[in-house]
Order: sequence, then structure tokens, then C-alpha cells
Amino acid sequence: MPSKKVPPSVAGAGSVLATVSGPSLSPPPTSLGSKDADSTGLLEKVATGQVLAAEIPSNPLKPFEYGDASRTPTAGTPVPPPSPLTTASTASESAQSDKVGSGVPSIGVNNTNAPLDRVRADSTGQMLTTNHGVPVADNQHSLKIGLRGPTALEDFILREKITQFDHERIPERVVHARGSAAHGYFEATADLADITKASIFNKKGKRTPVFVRFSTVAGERGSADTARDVRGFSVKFYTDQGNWDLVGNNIPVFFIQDAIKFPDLIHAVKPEPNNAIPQASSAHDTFWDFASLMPESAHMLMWQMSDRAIPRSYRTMQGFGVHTFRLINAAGESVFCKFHWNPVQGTHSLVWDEAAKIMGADPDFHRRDLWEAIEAGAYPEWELGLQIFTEEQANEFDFDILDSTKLIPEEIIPLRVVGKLVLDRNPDNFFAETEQVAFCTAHIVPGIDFTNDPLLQGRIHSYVDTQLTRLGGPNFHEIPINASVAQVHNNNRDGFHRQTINRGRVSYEPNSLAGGAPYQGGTAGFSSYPETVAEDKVRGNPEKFAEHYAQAKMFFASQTPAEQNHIANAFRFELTRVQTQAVRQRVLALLANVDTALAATVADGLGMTVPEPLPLATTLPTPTYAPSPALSLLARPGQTGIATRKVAIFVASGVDGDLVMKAYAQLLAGGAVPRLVGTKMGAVNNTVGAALEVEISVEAGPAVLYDAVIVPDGTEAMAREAKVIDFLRDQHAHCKPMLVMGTGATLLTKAGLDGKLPDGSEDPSLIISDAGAAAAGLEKFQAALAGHRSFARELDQVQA
Ligand code: HDE
Repeated sequence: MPSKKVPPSVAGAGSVLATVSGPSLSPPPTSLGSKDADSTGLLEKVATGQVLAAEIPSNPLKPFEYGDASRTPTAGTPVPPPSPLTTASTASESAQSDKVGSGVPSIGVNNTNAPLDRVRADSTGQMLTTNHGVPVADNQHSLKIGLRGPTALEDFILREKITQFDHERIPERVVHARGSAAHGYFEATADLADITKASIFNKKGKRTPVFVRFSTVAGERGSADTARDVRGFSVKFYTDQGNWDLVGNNIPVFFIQDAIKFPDLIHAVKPEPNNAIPQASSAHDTFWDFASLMPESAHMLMWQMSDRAIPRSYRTMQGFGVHTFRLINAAGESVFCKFHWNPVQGTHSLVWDEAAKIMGADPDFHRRDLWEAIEAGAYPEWELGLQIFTEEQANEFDFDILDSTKLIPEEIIPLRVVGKLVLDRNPDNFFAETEQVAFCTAHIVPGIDFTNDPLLQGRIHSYVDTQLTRLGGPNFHEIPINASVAQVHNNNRDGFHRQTINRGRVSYEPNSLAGGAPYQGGTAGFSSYPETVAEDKVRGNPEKFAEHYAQAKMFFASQTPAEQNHIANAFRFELTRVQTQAVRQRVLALLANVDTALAATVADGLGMTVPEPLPLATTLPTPTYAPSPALSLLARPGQTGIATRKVAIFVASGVDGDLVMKAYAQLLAGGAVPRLVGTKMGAVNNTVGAALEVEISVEAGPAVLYDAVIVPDGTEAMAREAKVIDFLRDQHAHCKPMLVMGTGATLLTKAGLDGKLPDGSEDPSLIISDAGAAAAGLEKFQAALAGHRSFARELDQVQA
């Protein structure tokens, strides 16, 4: 019998062409009555959709959601769709244009987290357009009714430009508003698979991209960089398992123990609410009022009054995760961990008088320094060290590891170095990257977990919450700088500024219509450490939180005499600016519990006597700690010598040009940044060859902006300028290396400087050399420059 050709069935076609209801048992139609591509696609979409949904007759995960089985998460098992069209949003998705693209979606891929290249814009050689791509003919004039007439409301080009401008600002960060950031990478130098399954640590040599932002805390976005303040040290790791943000500070402890006190702390330190004074300073009544009523801040106050709070550079600060975190390995075993960043550049600070003057001379001092170093290829680098310890060890400590006002001395738990951080690229655009980056303590990855530190617990909420206002909604994770490099697939949808165009009609789980995807990862996903917690629901603190002074004492005892002196000076300065006597008195009473000599010195500076110490909050015996040498800034001179140090070389007509250029070349070769500094711009005649061009005047670049100065032979004419004399006095008072050659000594005499230390001995970092012994002088000078400062010179000793 001849075979009979079966015509394509159109039965049920109407249901495919409609968006509601359809037959219960009959197969889908094989024709919609026409043969165009769209109808074929629609048929395929519907038919394969039925097949896919039927593959999942019930929710396979339900049996594992209860009782013991639920303790270990079970991974979903997605069913692959028979065709890309099965899970598409439309049957017409392959229709293409310049706007929608090729019409071929990349299945299983979310392109919103492609590298930043996709959003970098460059206008080289391009015509001006509106926001909507319309070419602009005239960018000089509004559209007017007659040359002298009113502006037309229809001028959409004018209105668009002004409207965008009107809305350029977003709210600044409520704390840490002032900051600077850079791109770079983290490289694992050890394999830590035995203690954590965090993928960034699981292979020696593995590199993970990072974006790092440094900041001050109290000042507003435009405030000066060198205010006395804690510095933020936030690192966003774009790991292959999602973003991990280590949002730390340059000080390893904090003022308070519980998140509920944070708004009080910040309200106290920020400008006072009646008159908005002072900007970026803790030196006012409300801060010290609060701090002295919160004696758990004693330890942090010692750090804040130390040179840590006035770093020379972001590049010369340590960083700390502060809280105790957990690491978890693949077997589910956990250890505790504290994170430390140690700068290869060493830890170096300013002195207060200098920091205060820099606020006027260059409020962008730290921002400029970071930018310049990276542009010059002197990439800043830090080692990541971990303090790893067990629950048993934690129980032996005199303090509670959940108390963020305490640190673990490195002498008790030494650091294990596990990687390095290198910053090798400045951002393209400050707003798009540095301002819009959103660090969140809630961003952690499998293998890392929180502890019950009550300060940390509150932060987990705060950082996401604050971005909702600051960045205008819940989709801030899609802003390019915040997007992970790991793929993002979930059923979170919509909200302001949504960018992802999710395909398909499924935005829930479990589902069968998308083959069960995206599916839960089970043990491959993030899981919390199953810590046993069976306690009363209370508001309160464990007993060990009540001890407030032992580590403050340890910190002070661990400082060199010069650093101790700076701490005393800082307390004197801050409390002198406080107006309420009772507040001064209370801070002295707090200090009396830390160190009686310190309290006496500060009291003397205030013209007061030391009051009775503040009452202790516990009757438990106060622990004693041996001094921890690692807590002194001077313990870490760094490994980069004179690199990136800024050196002023004075020049005036008659200067020894040969000597100047030799010093200049030698410093450059060592990686330092020499500048020829004169009393005004222009050329100066020198004793040999062509004239030297002044690079910057003393007026535009005063002493505080340099790490050292060279006063060559033949510069005596500069002695006439008061600014020059101030320059030398400041360099001297700030303990910076100075090299004075030949007749340059005239300037020294005019400044009243004799090259002697207060005890009458020779000052090793004020080198006075004959013009003929320039090479030897320069050698000594470079050694002093590599040593940063000579505090032996310091005259600002508080006399008790
Ligand atoms: Fe923050 N902190 N913080 N903080 N913090 C913010 O988040 C907060 C704390 C730190 O470069 C805010 O995005 C609470 C300790 C840094 O963008 C906000 C508590 C430490 C940065 C916030 C703390 C930090 C912030 C403001 C007490 C050191 C700058 C804008 C529970 C370990 C991040 C923002 C950047 C920023 C809240 C305490 C470090 C409001 C509630 C302790 C480095 O979410």
C-alpha cells in the first residue's frame, strides 16, 4: 500500500497562540497553520517545555529538608532543557538588531558581570551626543526665541544636561566618606586547603583580582586626608566563588563591643549637631564625653592617640580584620582566624604638627600619594598574615575572642603568612569605581564564616542596608565595580536600576518549567558552621568583656619612648580643645587606670592633677600581658628603602649644579622622587653648564610635603626668604633627614639649627658636609632617608 502522508496536526494550535489554558491530554500541535520561523520556534518552545516539566514529576529535595537529613544541604539536580528555546522568554528571541544583539543568548551565562572593559567608555574623536545618542549640534547656546528672547521649554538638550548635573551627587557614606581606592590582585603564597575550602587560598600562586579602598572615618567626603583618625582598609576579593569583602581598619581593635552602640559612637565623634563643628576631628567635647563614659574604649583610645592615626601614607599602614572569623575546611572542621595586612613598605607615620599643616598644604595628601606611587609603578604591597587558633586555645585566653576591644598578641599566636596583596592599577573613574564600590561584611564565601562577635553581627546587617539609600536600591550588586566575576544566577528580581535581563518566565524555585534551574548547590554552596548554641535570649555581655584596661596598658608599654611621648601629646592636644572640665577630668580618670605616668603627664599639660581612677567594671583579677614589641610602628621599617620618598633639593642662582644633578640622579636611581625647589618658578643659574629649572616653589610645596631636604652649596641667597627658614625649621622639627652642603650651612644658621641632638651629641640624620665630600654626605643621607625619621631629635617632649 502506498504510504499516506500525514498532514501536520493543527489541533490545539489556538492554545499555543494564546497565553491561557490548553488541552489536558492530547499532544501539542505540530503546526500552527503557517511555516514561518516564528511559528516553528513557538511550537518548539511549547512542546519542549511540556517535556522538560514532565521530567520533574515531584520536588526531589523535599525528603531531605527535615530532621537530620537537613543538616547537610542537598544539591539540586537540574534537568537540561531540550532546546535553548525551552527556557527562553520569547519565541522571537532570535530576531536581531544593533540593540538586542545577535539574538543568540549565551545559555547559562550572566554577562552583567563580564570584566569592566564592557562599561569603559572612551570619547576620543567622537561627536557629542545626548544621553540617548542623538548628535548635538551646538553645545554653547540654549534654544531661544530670538537672539535676545526667552529660552524655549522644548530645549531637551539643555534640560537633559542640567538635569543630569542637578543629580550628580549621591549621599556620602555615613562613615568612611573620605577615601581612595585602587585595583590589584591577591596572590596565595601557601595552600590552605587543610583549614579552609575558600578557593582563593587553595592553590599556591593563585591570583584573585581585588579592589581596595582606604578611608578616614569621621570626616566628610571633601575633608582632609591627614586628620587624626582611624583608617579604613577594605578589600573586595573577586573570587571564583563570589565576592569576599574583608572590611577592616588600620587598627586591630575597636571602641565598642556591641553594634547597638555604633550610632552613639559616630554621633559623638562627628561634628556636633548644633553647629556642625568640628570637621574630621575627635578633639571636641562630645567625643571625649562619650568615650570616657564607655571605658571599654580605653584600648582603642591608646591606638587612636598614637601615630597609627596619622599615617605617612595608606601604603605604610597595617590592616586588620579586627573581629575573630572562622575558617572551615572541606570536612566541615573549623578554626578561628584573625586577618592582618602588613605593608612591605614598612609602617611609617607623620608627626602631629606636620599632619595638621598638611591639611592646609595638601588636603589630598594620601590620595595623591597612592595615585602617584601606582602611576610610577611603585606598586604598594602587603603580606596577608593569619592568626589561626582553636576553640580550646581561645578558652585559655584572659579575654574573650568575641570582644573586638581586644587583640591577640603575635607573641601568643604568631602570624602565618599566606599571601600578598599588590595594588597595580588606579581606577579609570573616581565616581564609578571608588565612590560606588559597596563593601559589605555580609559578603563572605564558602570556607569563611562569622563568629558571634556582637559587633560583627550588627555589621552584617548594616553594610547592605546602608547601600539601599546610598546607591539607590537593591541592585547595587550590578554596578560594574560591585559585580562579582563569579556568575550570578538567582530568582531575585526587579527594583530600581535593574540591569540584568533575565530570560524565561521562571523566577522561582523549585520549578520544573526551567528544568529545576538555577538549583541549590548543597555542600558545594556556602554553609554556616553548625555551632551549638543553647542559651537564654538576653541583652548583656559575658564577664570577660568587663575588663577594659589590661591591653591598653600592654599597648602603651610596647611603645618606644618617642611613641609614648606622641601619645601623651595627642591626649594633651585633644583634651585642650575640649571645653568641659568634667570631661577632661573623666578622661584623666580613665587614663589613671592605664598608666599613672601617662595620666600625670597629660594632666600636667592641662594644668590639672590626676583624679581618682574610674571605677572598674569587674572584680575579677586584671590580667597582665608582657609588652608586645610587634605593636610598635618602629618594629616594621619595611623593605623598600628610599623608594617613593619625596626629597626637596633647594636651588638658587649660584648653586653647585654639578652636585645638584648628581644627587638628583642618585635619588632617582634609588626610586626616590627628587624635586628642585626654589623661591619662585623659572630658571636659576648654577655654577656649571645650563641653568636649572625650578620644579616647584617653597610656597606651593612647603616642607611638610617632603620626606627630606638637601640644601646644596651655593644656596645661601635663599636665606632672605622667611618661607625657606620655616621650611628648614619644619623639616627639623618633624625629625626628617637633612643634608646641608658647603655654604648651604648659612641657611641652617639662620634657622637657628646647629646639627646637635637635645643631649648635645651629633644628629645622625642632619648631615652637614663640605662641598668637597658630597658623595659621602649623600650616602649618609640616603641611609637616614631609608630610616624615615630620627625621633632622637625631637624637642616636643611633654615635661611632667
Ligand atoms: Fe563600618 N560601616 N561599621 N566598621 N566600616 C561602614 O558602610 C558599621 C566597623 C569600616 O571603603 C558603612 O558602605 C557598623 C568596624 C570600613 O566603602 C556602614 C559598625 C570596622 C568602612 C558601617 C561598624 C569598620 C565602613 C558606611 C558597628 C573595622 C568603609 C558606608 C557594628 C573592622 C568601607 C558603608 C568603604 C563603612 C557600619 C564598625 C570598618 C554604615 C554598624 C569595627 C573600612 O554600613
